Amino acid sequence: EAAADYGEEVDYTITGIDGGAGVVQSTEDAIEDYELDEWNVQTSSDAAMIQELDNAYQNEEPIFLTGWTPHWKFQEYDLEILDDPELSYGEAESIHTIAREGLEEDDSDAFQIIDSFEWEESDMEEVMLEIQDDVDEAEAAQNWIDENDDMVSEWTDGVDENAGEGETISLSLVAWDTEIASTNVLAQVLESVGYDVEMNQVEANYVFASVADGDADASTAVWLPHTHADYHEDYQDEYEDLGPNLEEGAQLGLTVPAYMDIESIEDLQE
Ligand code: PBE
Repeated sequence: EAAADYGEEVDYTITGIDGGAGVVQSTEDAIEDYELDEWNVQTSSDAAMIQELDNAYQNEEPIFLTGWTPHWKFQEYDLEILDDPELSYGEAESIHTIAREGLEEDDSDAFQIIDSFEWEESDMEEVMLEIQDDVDEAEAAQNWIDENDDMVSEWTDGVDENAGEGETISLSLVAWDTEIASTNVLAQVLESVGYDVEMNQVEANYVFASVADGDADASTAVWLPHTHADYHEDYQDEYEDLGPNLEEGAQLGLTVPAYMDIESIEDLQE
């Protein structure tokens, strides 16, 4: 089957997530960059996209996804990220933590933990997979913490076990599986030293706006340099960029099941 036939089979539709996601914006850019005039992105949510993937996969039908790594879908399904010679999806990304201005002065212990939080792709995948296997989010985070004592005790080094004294720390996130995993781990660590943690699931724009306004204390959900470049440019003067919590392994791309006979976004040009 010719790659170009896939267009008709999927109604020239790419199955996307929420409209605020960088990967949806990048997909719209790809449609322009590769002149795929007939194509469009259908927005929904991470969970809904996965449901559509599962349906297509069971029947070996073609499907195009707004994909990214790390994500457990690459463990559960045999998927490929298509080549992107125009770099519509950018290159390698890092995931950064941001904190509101003044957090360091107001609460140096919470700040230390939030600033120190950093892990690797395989760690994030482990937590995501467990959540996907129906383990409660907080429990999956705690299981990872229990197995990674050494790493976690570096983040809390010198912090008293009751440091939080019941103070509330609020973390903003979008309901993307990657960010559900990282936010829950950070929340469990903060709670282990006496903080109350509020996790607020919001729209992408508000992750940035809430930390910029000081409505939230921090977020672990900032993908740079490409994915969230626009949001970051708008708000970066109003929050602190604490650098990567995941340095390597993050990448966006147009994603398909490996049973499809296609390698590059260019193959969609008719
Ligand atoms: N994601 C997950 C987000 C960043 C984290 C890749 C879906 C996005 O595209 O904005």
